[in-house]
Amino acid sequence: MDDTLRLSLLKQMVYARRFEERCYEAYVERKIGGFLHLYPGQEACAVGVMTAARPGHDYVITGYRDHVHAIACGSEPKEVMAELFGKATGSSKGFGGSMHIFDTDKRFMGGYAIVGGPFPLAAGMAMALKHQGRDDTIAICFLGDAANNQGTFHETMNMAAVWDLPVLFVCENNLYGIGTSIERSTAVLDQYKRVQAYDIPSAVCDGQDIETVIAASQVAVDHVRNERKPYFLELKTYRFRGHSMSDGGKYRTKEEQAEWKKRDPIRILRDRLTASDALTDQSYKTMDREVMREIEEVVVPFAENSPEPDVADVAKYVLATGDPWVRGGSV
Ligand SMILES: Cc1ncc(C[n+]2csc(CCOP(=O)(O)OP(=O)(O)O)c2C)c(N)n1
Ligand SMILES: [Mg+2]
Repeated sequence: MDDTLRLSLLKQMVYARRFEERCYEAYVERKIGGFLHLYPGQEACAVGVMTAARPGHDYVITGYRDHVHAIACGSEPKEVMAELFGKATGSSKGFGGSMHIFDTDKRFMGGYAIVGGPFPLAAGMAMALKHQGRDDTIAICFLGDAANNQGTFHETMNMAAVWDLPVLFVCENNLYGIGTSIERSTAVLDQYKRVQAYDIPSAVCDGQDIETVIAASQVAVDHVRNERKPYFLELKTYRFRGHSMSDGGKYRTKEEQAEWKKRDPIRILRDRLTASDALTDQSYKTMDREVMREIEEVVVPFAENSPEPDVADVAKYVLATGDPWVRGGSV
């Protein structure tokens, strides 16, 4: 990988980190309401996979920890921030909030609050691609480790294998589902092994080193795109903050957190660039300052100064099909 690409990846991860940190502040200032799940520590996962995939072309779906995935698909950060602020200019017109970022133009098919819910939806997207003969396009489903204990995981893996669906499942294994460690909840700790039961090829890699993530993702993406079959990629990672803003953080030891902080994806890439003389402390600071300036001068003011959604539109984007009582007729 050349240093120009490495520098660009570093900047994308710094942007993701600063964006999320600013969300934290805005939540404390009560500018953002509802639930808020932040991504620091896991940046190499979304940025790395989407570097190997085709952002804006491949269909992507994920859970509630979704801001950085949307941005990695090409969503405008200011529209993501406006959504978090509940404003009409937000990516879901202010009606979705943090867990429901959605951007069809960029083929980002949403954040979802229901753990495991996106598995069958991703399979459905892949099924549509198959039926439409769109053989250059794939579906990508990012979810956490705990989601794999939902029934939807097993049902979806089975059907994805039976029907040869072009879908890549990316498991961001951060070792916890809220405050429950994977050891307490899950019989098989290596998530990539679980899909062997369905004859789905899989791999695991270090989710903190973005170059490793990109290499593993390229194999995964190429397999799904060319073979038109599912693939499962496990990324071993860690979230540096609590599960959500209401997390007391009592379930992880300081030692464990300190160990993982040494494996900060930004630090790993930054050190590599410094070692190859492509970055100095000064040029890193300049990059960081540029990122912060854009967030403070463009992203946050856009969200702050945008109008609230019109209450009259509250049901405008709700799709209610098939319910005869709602629609006053039969289906
Ligand atoms: C069906 C369902 N059950 C329970 C919850 C509550 N819940 C929200 S997040 C979460 C943990 C999910 O952990 P994981 O899949 O590992 O993702 P992470 O938060 O670690 O990114 C749970 C149990 C939910 N939202 N939906
Ligand atoms: Mg998890």
